Amino acid sequence: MGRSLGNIDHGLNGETIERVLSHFHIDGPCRVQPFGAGHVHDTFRVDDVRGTSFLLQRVNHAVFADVEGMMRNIYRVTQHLAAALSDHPSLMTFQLVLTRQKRLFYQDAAGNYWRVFTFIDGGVAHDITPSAAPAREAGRAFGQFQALLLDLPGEPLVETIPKFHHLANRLTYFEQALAADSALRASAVSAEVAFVRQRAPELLRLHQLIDSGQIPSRITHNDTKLNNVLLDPLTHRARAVVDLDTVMPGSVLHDFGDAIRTVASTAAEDEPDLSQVQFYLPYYEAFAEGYLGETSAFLTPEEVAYLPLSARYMTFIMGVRMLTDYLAGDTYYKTAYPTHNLDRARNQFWLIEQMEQQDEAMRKVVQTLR
Ligand code: GN1
Ligand code: MG
Repeated sequence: MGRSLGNIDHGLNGETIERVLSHFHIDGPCRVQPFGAGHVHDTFRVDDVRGTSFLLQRVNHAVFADVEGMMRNIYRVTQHLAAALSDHPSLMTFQLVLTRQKRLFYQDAAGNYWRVFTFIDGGVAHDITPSAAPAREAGRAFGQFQALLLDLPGEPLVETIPKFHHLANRLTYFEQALAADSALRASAVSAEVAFVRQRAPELLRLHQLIDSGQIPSRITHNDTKLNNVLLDPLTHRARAVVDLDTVMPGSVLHDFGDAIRTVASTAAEDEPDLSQVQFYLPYYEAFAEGYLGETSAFLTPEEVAYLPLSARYMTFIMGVRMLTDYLAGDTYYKTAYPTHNLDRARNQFWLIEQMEQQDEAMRKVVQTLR
């Protein structure tokens, strides 16, 4: 087989991948290349003899302990979306490619889980917002995603990662990692620790509203980074929402806030030069406009009222997680250099300070659009 495997690490080689692919409905020989910018799984683009492309992933089952539950969620959601989008030719969803035994994933002898998706060609994933139109389209895409899943039939989705966006829990892990100081890094982050402790009380109040059910639980995406929407490179129209690993019950505030932290930032989440990192209100406004256009018919007044604060809330959760991982010695996110997680956390906290300064303007935007 002619393969170009690039810098595949973690003991993966062409032979392993060839064996894995033989369990799926894909005809070799295939071309396989590392793909994407995910922090958690190992991802490859596979092109078969006919030129059909697929996405192959080795799932990180340390992060996703219930792989069966996650895969059932993804299967149900993609089937539902595919039916709902069948009369929207420009919008699509990826679908699962089943194994030859009609299973949703393949487990190899070493216990690794592998899965294959159809590949959505011709869409671009932006890490940084290039202009207002993609920001508006991302809002529309994630809003529509939530709207289309309001009537998903059947039992509730599995909570793939329990307490994923649960701030109280994230703060407990943070304090534990700080106290353990297993990587001997705590003394270098006292300013960041003070930031976390100072901001926590206000944001925990929003956490209480979500946790108590005063803000309703719906089906949400839970990883609404800008690069999880594929856009048409010419028209900027949204083509598909991708990365459904964490689709599960959650608050719409998780999705709105997590999107804003990337959509309205002028730099990548790991940009170490903070002079490049600005919270840019026009992109926030464009996203909110696209989002509310799809969701204002079903959102409660309380959900709408907390949209502006949700941006700070989710940016805080991400910063706390990144700082926790730095303190624990980089065991969760993939890192490229020793202070990578610290740079990520500092970037998120800097963004929060700017959102605080623009809080009034952020509220006005939503009041005008609602
Ligand atoms: C992780 O692997 P990726 O890039 O899809 C993380 C998200 C974070 C994100 C930060 C399961 O997502 O919660 O926002 O990194 N996913 C998980 O870039 O932890
Ligand atoms: Mg993800």
